Amino acid sequence: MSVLDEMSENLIKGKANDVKALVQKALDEGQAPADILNKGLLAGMSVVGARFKKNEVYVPEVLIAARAMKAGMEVLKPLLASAGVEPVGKVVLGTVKGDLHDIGKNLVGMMLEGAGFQVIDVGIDADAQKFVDQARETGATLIGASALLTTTMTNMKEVVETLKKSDLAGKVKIMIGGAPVTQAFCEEIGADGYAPDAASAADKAKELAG
Ligand code: B1M
Repeated sequence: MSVLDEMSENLIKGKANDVKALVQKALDEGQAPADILNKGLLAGMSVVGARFKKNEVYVPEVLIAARAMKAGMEVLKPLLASAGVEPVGKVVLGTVKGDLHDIGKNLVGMMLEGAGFQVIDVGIDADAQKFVDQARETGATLIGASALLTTTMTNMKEVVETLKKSDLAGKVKIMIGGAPVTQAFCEEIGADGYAPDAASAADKAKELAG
């Protein structure tokens, strides 16, 4: 088995220390940082995403795999930057105003990072202007808004409207999600995309950012 396949396998199993050591081993062997990212780490994370979507693995397994991904990225990140490897895209991600739930949002963030995105996390209870200001400041092309309460999902509309009134209108897209959110609600408020779970969020982000 190649070192990159071994890396993917260990990432899927959530073995953070092994993944970190294998990233170093691959670098010592002379593998390109971009190959280590795409054929080792991201390849493993996409398997985890696909299994999560099919309910073959659950939240804890995804969190453990994401932790292993993070451990590998600690070694790789400085080298990717110096090799000029750009992220797939930048996403401003947060939980909307009035809402303190962040477990699902964090999971979405991990899957987005696992798919190669740079995530700018604006946290919980984030007002609409904060999403838009962060997108402008960082050059992100996608905003991801999460809500878990029927009383706060309406604040997603404010994010859409604030963006549409701003200089970023037409340049930045909005993806929404969270337990009470539906495709119909997405269409009703004029958001660009909806994803029902974290793995689908990574797929939808690629579609929207592409
Ligand atoms: Co709260 N809570 N909570 N809560 N809480 C719910 C959501 C609730 C359904 C419980 C219930 O009554 N059965 C209910 C909402 C009812 C409703 O509005 N329909 C509820 C309530 C009422 C409340 C309070 C009002 C309770 C009170 O104080 N009276 C209060 C509100 C506080 C506030 O936000 N202002 C409150 C507080 C809390 C805690 C702080 C105690 C805690 C949150 C801790 C934290 O997040 N750090 C909490 C929790 C843990 C829950 C439950 C039990 C679990 C939520 C969770 O983390 N699920 C929840 C009941 C339940 O769901 N069983 C409940 C796991 C997570 C992985 O799933 O977040 O759905 P989820 O994320 C999924 C998808 O939705 C999707 O991907 C994720 C992974 O696949 N997704 C996206 C999420 N965001 C996305 C964004 C995307 C795309 C996909 O694109 C950007």
